[in-house]
Amino acid sequence: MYGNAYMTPEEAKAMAERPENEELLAEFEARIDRGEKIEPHDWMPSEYRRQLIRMIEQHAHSEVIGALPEGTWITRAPNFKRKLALIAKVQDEIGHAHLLYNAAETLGKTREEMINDLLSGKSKYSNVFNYPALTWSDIAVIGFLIDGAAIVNQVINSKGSYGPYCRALDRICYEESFHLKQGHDAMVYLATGTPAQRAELQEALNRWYRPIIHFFGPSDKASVHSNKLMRWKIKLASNDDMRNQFLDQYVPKIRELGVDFPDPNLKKNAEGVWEFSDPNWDEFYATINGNGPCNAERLAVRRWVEDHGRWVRTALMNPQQKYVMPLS
Ligand code: BYC
Repeated sequence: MYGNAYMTPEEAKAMAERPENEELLAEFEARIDRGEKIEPHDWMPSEYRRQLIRMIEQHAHSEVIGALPEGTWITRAPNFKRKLALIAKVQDEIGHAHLLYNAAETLGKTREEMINDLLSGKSKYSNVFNYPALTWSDIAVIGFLIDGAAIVNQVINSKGSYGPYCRALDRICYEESFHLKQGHDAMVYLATGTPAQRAELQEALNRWYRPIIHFFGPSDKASVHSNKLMRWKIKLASNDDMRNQFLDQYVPKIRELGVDFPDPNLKKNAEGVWEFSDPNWDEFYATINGNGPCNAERLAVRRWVEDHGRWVRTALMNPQQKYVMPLS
C-alpha cells in the first residue's frame, strides 16, 4: 500500500495526511518493528514527525555551529598540510548541515524557519560547541574525540526508521571517519612531541572531558525523549549506552598515547560498564539552555554571517540581475 507506484500524487498526499487513529498507529508501529523505513510521503504520527524535526534540526544546527571553533584555527594551523585538512573538514561539516536540513525539510519545516529558530535561540544545538578552542591541541581533541563521539551516535542511529535521516547519516559517517583520522594524526603528533606539546594536549583533554561526557545527553533516568525515540527506532541506543560505547572505544586509545581524561573515578566495572565522577549536569543544562561559555558569541557570529551573506543568496536566486557587494 505504501509508496504504491500507481497512486496519483493527490492520492498519496491524502494517504499520508489521514487523521491519527489506533489502527493507523498500530500499522505504523508494525512497519517499524519489521525494520521497514518510513519515507516522507508515508503516514506517520504527528509526534514521530515532531520528534524527528527536533532531533534532525538540532543535529543540522550542531554542524553549522560546530564549524566555528575549528574555523577559528584555519588561519593559525601549524603548517600547510594541517591547514588544508582543516579547511576541508570545516567545509565537510557545513555539507553535513545541508544534508541534514534537507532531511528535516522532508518533514515539513522549511530551512528558513529552522535557521530563524537557531538565530533566535529557540532551537538547541550540541553542548560541545559552546566551549572555546583555546589551542591547537583543542583542534586535535575535537577532531578525534568529538568526531569520534559523533560517529558512535551516528553509526547507531543510521540504522533507524526514518529513511532520509538514515541516508544522510550514512553519508556523513563516511566523511567523519576521515575527520577522525585527521584528529588522531594530530593527537599522535602532539602526544609524541615535546614536553610542552604533551602538556598542552593534556590540558585540552582536561577542558573537553566534561563536555564530551555531556555530549551523549543526560543519563537514561533523566532523559526526556529516549523512550519514545527508541520505541520508534529514531534512536537505537540509549544515552548511557552510547556514552559507554564511546568510553569503551576511546579511553584505551587515549591512554595508549600516554595522556588521559582527568577523572580518577573513570574505570570499567566488572559488568563492563564505565563509571565516572559526577560530570556536573548543572553545567550541561546551563550550556544547552544558552548560558555556556560561548553561546552568545556563537549566535552573534551566525547572525553576522546571515546578515552579511544575504546579498550572496539573493544574487544566486536572481542570476539575471547585477549585484554589488555592500562595502560595510
Ligand atoms: N547538546 O531527552 P534527551 C558534530 C537536550 S555535530 C544539546 O536525552 P534526546 C560535529 C535534548 O535536546 C553532531 N542539547 O534528548 C560538527 C532535550 O532538550 P529538548 C551532533 C542536548 O533527543 C562539527 C534535553 O536535552 N550530534 O559531530 O533523546 C564539527 C533532554 O535530553 C544534548 C547530534 O546532534 C546535547 N549534547 O537525546 C565537529 C546527534 N543532549 O529538545 C563535529 C543527534 C541532550 O527537549 N542527536 N540535549 O529541548 C541525538 O542523538 C539526541 O538528540 C541526543 C539527546 C542523544 C543528543
